[in-house]
Amino acid sequence: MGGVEALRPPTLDELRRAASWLGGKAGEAWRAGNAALGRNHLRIGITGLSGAGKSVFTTALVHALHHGGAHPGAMPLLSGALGPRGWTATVERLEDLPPFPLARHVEGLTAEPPRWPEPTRALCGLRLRLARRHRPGDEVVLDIVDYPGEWLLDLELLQLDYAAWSAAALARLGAEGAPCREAVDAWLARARDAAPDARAAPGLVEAHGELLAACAAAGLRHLQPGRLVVPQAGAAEFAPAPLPAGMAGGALHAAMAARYARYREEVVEPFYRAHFARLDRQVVLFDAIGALAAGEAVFADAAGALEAALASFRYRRVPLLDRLRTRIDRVLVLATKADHVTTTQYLNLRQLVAGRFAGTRWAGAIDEEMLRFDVVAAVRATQDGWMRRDDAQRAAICGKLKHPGDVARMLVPSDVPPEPPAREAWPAGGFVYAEFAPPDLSGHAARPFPNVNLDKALDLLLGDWLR
Ligand SMILES: Nc1nc2c(ncn2[C@@H]2O[C@H](COP(=O)(O)OP(=O)(O)OP(=O)(O)O)[C@@H](O)[C@H]2O)c(=O)[nH]1
Ligand SMILES: [Mg+2]
Repeated sequence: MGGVEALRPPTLDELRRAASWLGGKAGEAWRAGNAALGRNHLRIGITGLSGAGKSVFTTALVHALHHGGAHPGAMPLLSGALGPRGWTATVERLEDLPPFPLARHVEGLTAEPPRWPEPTRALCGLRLRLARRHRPGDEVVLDIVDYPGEWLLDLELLQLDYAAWSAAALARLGAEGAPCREAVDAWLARARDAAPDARAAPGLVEAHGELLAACAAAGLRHLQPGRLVVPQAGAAEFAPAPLPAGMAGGALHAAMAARYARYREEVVEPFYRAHFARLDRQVVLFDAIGALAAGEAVFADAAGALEAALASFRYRRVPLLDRLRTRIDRVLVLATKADHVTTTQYLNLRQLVAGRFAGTRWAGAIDEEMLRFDVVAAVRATQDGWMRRDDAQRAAICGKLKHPGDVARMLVPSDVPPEPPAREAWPAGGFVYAEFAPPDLSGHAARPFPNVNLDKALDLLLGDWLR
């Protein structure tokens, strides 16, 4: 593989590092060089499992780039890049994708009362054209693609044969403490009764889709096939369902294995070729707080899903995936909704997510330069405060609850553990976090939303291009 590696084109990060000897003018020269090569163009993927915060993050990020120039205080780390000598942004349509509904989301968030975006289930995107003020021709084009993390998880299927995938998928669904175990047993019993008739496959797959929906509603996230969880037109027709090893050799098992092969070839691979393989950078959003609140089994499952998603970026070490080689040179993993905890907990939250990944068998396979972790609240819905509790002053947060709507509360959320607690250390009452309604953003139609670390996230993602 070494020879092939040597021939691959340099990544954007490598080009940037190579240009650093140009000194103070490096950024400009680097961009000019890239533009001459037609490389002033970056495609950025924003993904995360359902509810991770993709729509809110994408909206807030684009809105901040769009309006940050007039309000440099709102994005302090990037006040130079967005200020009078910095960039202006224009939003355009992306030709090859349905449009990201930016205007609708901004309208909802800035309405009175404000609304979070409605759940989205499809691939969409937009183009941001950044032009340097007073420097005609110095331009960067950002294509931003928002896609379901559930589809990213399907990349795992390309590394496993049907039997190995079935065993892993069924082990997760039936893991100790996992919700829906009875439903899983019922589904397996139905599959065993149906054997050996291959004609039972479509009905079983449909029932498996219903089972996955119940598991998703109970909080599980590492669910496959991803297109049964977040549908893609035409994919359910040959999606597979996992079967136990004991059924191998029968006609039903063979029919499912054939569906599995077709699903990989006709759904998973084309998606990666058409979208994933064209990404230069990737943001992975992870609702670690929501997963902690849902309990030990759900947290373990969600963290496993994140690990599987990140494993798709270590493409250089996976010969099987080599034909799907991507050019992603930077992956930014963000724990979202940081405003659900007090500022005192941000360090722990970052460590929880970064540490969970550092402990995996993939960790050594990803270049440190490539992978970055942080915490973010794209829209800050709470304020910091103090509360007296158990005869002590405790850091607290204040905001309007999401359920029941419109009730303002001051509360002390659970401390965030710096690493996943061992089973016996998991708190008896669990981790308790509230969800919040958006704050009043009626004055923010043309100014960045209040946030936590959005400027830092943008800097980690694009600082080399923007400075
Ligand atoms: N307080 C707070 N809540 C947030 C933030 N971002 C997301 N949320 C909450 O998370 C929910 C889901 O956010 P979305 O941005 O819709 O998540 P998504 O990943 O696009 O979800 P799907 O479209 O369903 O896949 C929102 O309705 C909010 O309740 C944030 O920055 N702060
Ligand atoms: Mg969405």
